[in-house]
Amino acid sequence: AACSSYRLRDALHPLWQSEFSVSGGTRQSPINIQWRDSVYDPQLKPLKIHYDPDTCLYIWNNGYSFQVEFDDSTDKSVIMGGPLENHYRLKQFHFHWGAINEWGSEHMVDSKVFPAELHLVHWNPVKSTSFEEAIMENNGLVVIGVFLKLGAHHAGLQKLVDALPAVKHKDAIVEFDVFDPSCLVPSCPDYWTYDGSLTTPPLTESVTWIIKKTPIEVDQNQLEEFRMLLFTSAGQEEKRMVDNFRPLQPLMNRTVRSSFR
Ligand code: SG7
Ligand code: ZN
Repeated sequence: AACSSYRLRDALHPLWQSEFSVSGGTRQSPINIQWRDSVYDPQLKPLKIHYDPDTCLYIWNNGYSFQVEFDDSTDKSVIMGGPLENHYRLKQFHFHWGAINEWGSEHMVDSKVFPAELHLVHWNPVKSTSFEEAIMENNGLVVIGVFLKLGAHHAGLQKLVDALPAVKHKDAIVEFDVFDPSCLVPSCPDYWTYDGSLTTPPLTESVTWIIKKTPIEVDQNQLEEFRMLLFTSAGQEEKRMVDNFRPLQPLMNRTVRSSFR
């Protein structure tokens, strides 16, 4: 099953057809997390999330995903603890999803794929003076990954979903004030962490990944609203924004650590 779903994803993914000429790295993302191969690390602390809803600025369709951007000029929205040596500032969050519920997430757990995955992207203001600089730094970025599974309606997500028609086309951008994305992070503290990369160009190997064990539940209508977005600009032939995930990358010589037994 693991093998066939991998090939299915590769074959289906239009954005990554030239993928294999790109990298050659040793710590690329996403990966399949094998639960039994992950190593419990009692040193890992609970992850602390402090987001200020007032730092939320706008939502835009960047032609790959929809993304919610934050004011990162101060330490108002930060994470700390977990595997981290210092605090990291929230820059943006975005999602990856499939055309249907059978796939869509970038990471997998024991070869299980979810219909979507949330990425909250943070940068290290101690090492770098800007997000752009942090992209090129070792340990410059931390991305929290949260799986979305089909289930109950998610009230917090609905505020976002209601804004999506306004950013249907590529490059559309609208104000989006006062939103606390911690409502999208499950309360269960358990996570896996590993050293990886961005999953889109420039694919830099600057990311500490923190993947939450517990998914959040969203309903079918909410996923359908994601799938109404377009890769294309106004006036172009419409192409639905779906399957915007990168295929799995080899684990190579890496250990995935878990915060839980
Ligand atoms: C999406 O994923 C965008 C990118 C992001 C990339 O393409 O959200 O953000 C932009 C264009 O500002 O790239 C540097 C960066 O955050 C990769 O992010 S991910 O590895 O978390 N999937
Ligand atoms: Zn992402």
